Amino acid sequence: MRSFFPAPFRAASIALLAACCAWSTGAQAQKASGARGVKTVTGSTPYATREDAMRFADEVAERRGLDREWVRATIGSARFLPNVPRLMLPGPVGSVKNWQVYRSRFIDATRIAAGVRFWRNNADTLARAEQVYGVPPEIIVGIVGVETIYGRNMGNFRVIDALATLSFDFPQAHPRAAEREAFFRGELESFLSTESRTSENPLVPVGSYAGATGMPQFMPSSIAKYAVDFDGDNRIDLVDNTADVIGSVASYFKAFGWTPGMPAIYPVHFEEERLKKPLLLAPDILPTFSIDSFVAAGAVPEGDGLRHKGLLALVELQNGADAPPTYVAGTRNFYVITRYNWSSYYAMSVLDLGQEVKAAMEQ
Ligand SMILES: [Ca+2]
Repeated sequence: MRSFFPAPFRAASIALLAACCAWSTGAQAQKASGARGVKTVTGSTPYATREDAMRFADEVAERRGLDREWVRATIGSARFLPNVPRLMLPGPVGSVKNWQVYRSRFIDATRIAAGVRFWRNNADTLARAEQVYGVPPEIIVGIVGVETIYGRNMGNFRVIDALATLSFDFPQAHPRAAEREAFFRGELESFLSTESRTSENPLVPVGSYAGATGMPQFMPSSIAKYAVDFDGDNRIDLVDNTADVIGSVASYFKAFGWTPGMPAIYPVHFEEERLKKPLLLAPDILPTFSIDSFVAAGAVPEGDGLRHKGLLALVELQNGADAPPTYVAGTRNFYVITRYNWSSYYAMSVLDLGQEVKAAMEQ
């Protein structure tokens, strides 16, 4: 959630990393030594003696009104994950993305069948979420499917280990290291604040190597801001409770400006003689063009797109070095999907999976 990173950052692709990451398992075994107990774990736990980490612990305790020794003990118990920092580094410059390859990783018969089961098992809750938040079932089904295959693949990294590693050992070679490090420190702070209030053992939660958890892979700050108790049992559970998962995803989309009833994309074709592709691509996925200015620049939406009232973006999806890119006209709702994960390839996968599941439901 609000992750700054393309989808491979998330648990959705954790299987791809498993071969290289023997340190990814066995994290759940830590048990509380008391209601708020923090048990020291074996392995490399450098942060108890790291001056920067303990200073951060003291600052968090002060800002959030938490028990200082509990915060220190929790951060001090975090393990350094030696392979995680390099996963944050950007890919090679000039590498060409491939939408068809990307799509094939997230949309296949197994995931579509799991989506049909998820939709059927939760049809009433999905309908209620649409009533309350205006977000249709196929979007929520698409998100939860792309993120974790409906809870099958939620990640095995201890959240405390992932967030401490990225807070205190973020790779300085990253072009925006300071910004990213600040982001993860904020997530660590949010995580500690939530854990302290819910009285759960902060060493237990597991998730992606960036600290995203549960079926919808929410980051800690997103749990704090957008997660909802959608079944009314007075707790929020994004790991096992599909009602809370569905309500929380819908709540997130509403908060980021989802417009009920607005398509996320329209097919588009070009009128080459007046096509101004650089102009159309300059704002990237930010909807910038009225329908008149879009058409004037040579991009013509199809279907209902010509009657679209809001702004549009020309979305380009590369298909490797040898095939032409795919283009669609993206609306404000397409942009909202990218607020969940900042990638147009991700957003297209969510849309396509949702549509595939919807089509399979109607067969
Ligand atoms: Ca609940």
